[in-house]
Amino acid sequence: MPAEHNDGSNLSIAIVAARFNEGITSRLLEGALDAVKRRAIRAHEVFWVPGSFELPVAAKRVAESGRYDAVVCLGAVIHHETDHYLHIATQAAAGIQRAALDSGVPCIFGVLTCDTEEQALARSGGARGNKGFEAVESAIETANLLRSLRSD
Ligand code: INI
Repeated sequence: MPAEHNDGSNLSIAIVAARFNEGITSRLLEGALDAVKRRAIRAHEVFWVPGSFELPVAAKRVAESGRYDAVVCLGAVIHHETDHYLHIATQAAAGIQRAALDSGVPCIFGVLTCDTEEQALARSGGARGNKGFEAVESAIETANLLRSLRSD
């Protein structure tokens, strides 16, 4: 019988978190770990990278290890004076999607892309919820779907 879409009890997930803007990404990680606990994820492991730009290459390697049903990528890209942030956000999004499509393992985009730190705080355990928690829920639902569609 297929698992309930939010049941993590038969899943193993990796979380790859970016250290840049760690004040925010540690809150995303807290949210993610809360979801791991509440959804009874069977096993999880946390990996760190320097910034969101490095999330795709780490996600791809972790996904291709064959050890995880999904990879949750956490980062916070915040607009500063130049358009530097835009390159990082765009490449992180495209690279994480590519890691998922190349590996066949769901790689979830738990990266905040905000104009201000206030917006990021609101979305990492503030008034707008926690993107880290939501990212783990997306990982569970997608991993369970892919498992139910497996032909072997
Ligand atoms: N990395 C982030 O995760 N968020 C940012 O807002 C950010 N900005 O704005 O510079 C950022 N930069 C670092 C980047 O991800 C790489 O670690 C760095 O460029 C080395 O490749």
